[in-house]
Amino acid sequence: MSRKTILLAALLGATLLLVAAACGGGGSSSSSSGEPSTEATTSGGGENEMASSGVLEGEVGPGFEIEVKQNGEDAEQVKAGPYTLQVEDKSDMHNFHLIGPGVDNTVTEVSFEGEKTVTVTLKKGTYTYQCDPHASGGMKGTFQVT
Ligand SMILES: [Cu+2]
Repeated sequence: MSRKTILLAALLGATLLLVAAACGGGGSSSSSSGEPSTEATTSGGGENEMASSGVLEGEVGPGFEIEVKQNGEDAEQVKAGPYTLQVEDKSDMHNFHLIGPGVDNTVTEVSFEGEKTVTVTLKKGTYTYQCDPHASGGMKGTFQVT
């Protein structure tokens, strides 16, 4: 009888230790997840909103590459009007910044990685897309809006 008590006490002690270890172990894992999800997407999200006349796809990273495509091809000339710009940011070293007539939109921040969709209204002129930290090193491009 006294043996059983000792055994139980030992088991209880082991369990407490395990619980304590489990609680103490994972305490420092939540430091990097503090990024609030800033909503830059379009409002409401109807499939058939009349505002957007076209889609442009931006891509930056994972290397020192940045590009804008329309219908799967390098966008060099696009027609003026409202566009849905879908940016895929594949690196936390780069950002995607679109600059041109009426537009100065930092679509993704440098630390951001993932996809963001914004609506832009393009007017006639030249638009530049760039990664701000590396634009001077050539990480940029342009397209014409006609
Ligand atoms: Cu960059």
